[in-house]
Parts: sequence; C-alpha cells; structure tokens
Amino acid sequence: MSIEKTLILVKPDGVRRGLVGEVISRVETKGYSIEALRLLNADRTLLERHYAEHIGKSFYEPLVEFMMSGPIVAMVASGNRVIEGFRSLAGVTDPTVAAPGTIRGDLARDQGTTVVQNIVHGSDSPESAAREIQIFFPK
Ligand code: DAT
Ligand code: MG
Repeated sequence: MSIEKTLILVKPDGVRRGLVGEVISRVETKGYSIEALRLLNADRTLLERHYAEHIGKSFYEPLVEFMMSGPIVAMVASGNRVIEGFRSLAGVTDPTVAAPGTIRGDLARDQGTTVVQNIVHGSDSPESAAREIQIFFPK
C-alpha cells in the first residue's frame, strides 16, 4: 500500500460561496486525511508556477485573473490512491457535465465566463502532486 498525498485547492468561487467546509467534509467523509491547510491570496508568480502547463492557452489569463479574484484554500490530503480518488470526488473539468454526486457536478455550473469556474483543483499525477505541494507548502 502506498500512502499518497495530493494538493487540493478550494478556488475563489468555492470560498466566496462558503463551500470550504463542504469540500473538506467530502474529503474526510471519503476517508482521506487532511495533512495541511492554509487560506491565502495567490499572486501571479505563484499561479504561473502552479498552472505552468497551461501558459499560452486561450483560458490561461482569465484563469489567473479568476484565481487572484479572492482568497483560496490550499490543503494536502493523504491516503491510498488519494490523487485518483480526489479527482473522482471532484468530477470532470466542465461542471455542466460533471456527474451528479461529484463536487463540481453538485455545486458548480457554467457561469458563461471565459474560464471555467469549478470550485476545486486536484493534482492529476504523483509528479504534479509533489510539484504543487512544494509550491503551496514549501518546507
Ligand atoms: P482540471 O482542473 O480538471 O485539472 P485543467 O488542468 O485542464 O483541468 O485546467 C485547469 C483549469 O482551467 C480548469 O479547472 C478550468 C480551466 N479550464 C480548463 N480548460 C478550459 C477551457 N477549455 N475553457 C475554459 N476554462 C478551462
Ligand atoms: Mg489540472
């Protein structure tokens, strides 16, 4: 058994709407552990590192602006296969088609904005998780 860690963000839409507790509750109820947690206002430099893979895409600038539009909550969750497990809890990127029962499927919808606003971020691989945890929780 390999105990993984993943980086979860509650994005500004989630914090604004008072959904921090709901997200944490779903993570804990699933059986994962919260290892670290902080509220912060992300700046452009931090977001450029976090979203480096998306630089140059049409939604990149709106994504950065959105992520700077209010406080976010960053957390590290742990558990066997938590990376895959939280992506499953979150649902697919587009909240319109995210399955009911998922965070995005239950709590988000298309707001007609250039960038999709979908409540949460979750790391998509062990490599991304290690990189992203280091960005938000430098030792
Ligand atoms: P995910 O957050 O599901 O891993 P991603 O890494 O591909 O998705 O993209 C990061 C965020 O950028 C995503 O949560 C919402 C936004 N986004 C992605 N693709 C988009 C698109 N085609 N149009 C608008 N926003 C998009
Ligand atoms: Mg992603």
